[in-house]
Amino acid sequence: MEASNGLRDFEETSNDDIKSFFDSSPPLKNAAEIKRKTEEFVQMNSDSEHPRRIVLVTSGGTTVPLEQRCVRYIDNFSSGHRGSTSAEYFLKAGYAVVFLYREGTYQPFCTSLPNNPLLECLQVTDKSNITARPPYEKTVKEAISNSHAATSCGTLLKLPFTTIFEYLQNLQLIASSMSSLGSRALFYLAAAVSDFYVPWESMAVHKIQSSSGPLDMRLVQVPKMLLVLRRDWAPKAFCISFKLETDKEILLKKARTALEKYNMDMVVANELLTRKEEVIVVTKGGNVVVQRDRTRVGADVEEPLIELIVEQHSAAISSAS
Ligand code: 9Z3
Repeated sequence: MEASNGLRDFEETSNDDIKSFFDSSPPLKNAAEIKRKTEEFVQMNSDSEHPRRIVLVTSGGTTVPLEQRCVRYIDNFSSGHRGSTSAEYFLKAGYAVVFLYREGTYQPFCTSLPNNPLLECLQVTDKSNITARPPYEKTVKEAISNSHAATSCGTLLKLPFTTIFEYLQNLQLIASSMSSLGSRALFYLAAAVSDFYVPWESMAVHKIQSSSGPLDMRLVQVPKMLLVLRRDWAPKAFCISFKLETDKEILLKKARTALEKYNMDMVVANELLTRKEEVIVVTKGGNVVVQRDRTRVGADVEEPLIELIVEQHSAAISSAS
């Protein structure tokens, strides 16, 4: 959700706006548990002689509830494909990954499974055993073993969100748990975050009644959390945000403005229709076009993208030390 002319995008967000957003949000149900899990995860991946770099990958879209006892909500198209595929490449590159994902969207190592994997990929044999059915044997085996390996060896922590309130509270909690990591931390913010929302206190409590006539509702701007993320929560981390547009003409201009305004290390600019083919990485040193290798079947744009990011993150760590 974004203003069509994009002008309000870069309006100032004050500390009061941020405070009032968090103060008025319905509290996260399991905040203490999320904090404990993230701190343990950070600790575990920092203990050894060669501590791992840790990346927070956000993935999928946030919802905007219209009622407190929510029956209806505004949603976002994001499938979570970018985030989950990227998480896989970060794991392969040796990073520990906190995967903050929208409930029900793609998961790392499962992007090539069909929609209903349980029913489509499995079968019950004559002896009542459950096995993978052709042609999914290899895909299922890899999905299960890679995913279990990453979670059981403690390099993948998955945390779900649904609403804009849950997403931003999780982001703050996770960022504060990662604050001790300095330049070893990477933020890769691929989630599609609502620009507008209905503040909790002005939201209808019960289901909005159609008998009341046409719906007249005021959405207000979500405070720009990238500002506080960079300034207060993660000043030394390597921060990458995404810019999505449907109008190619304004994409790069807005990505560069975001880079400067929020002091990001990179902004990954993508256009809705070509997002799986190409992205443009906007940095202070210039723009880099990253494309998937079209000569290789199944090649994705995330592979060269994460390669470039790991390289730049390494350079940033070296110059910080
Ligand atoms: C992206 O631009 C992601 O690349 C996509 C990935 C959401 C397009 P899919 O999940 O798609 O693979 O289907 N994410 C960020 C989008 C966003 O909300 N950006 C905000 C903006 O453009 C800044 S936080 O203003």
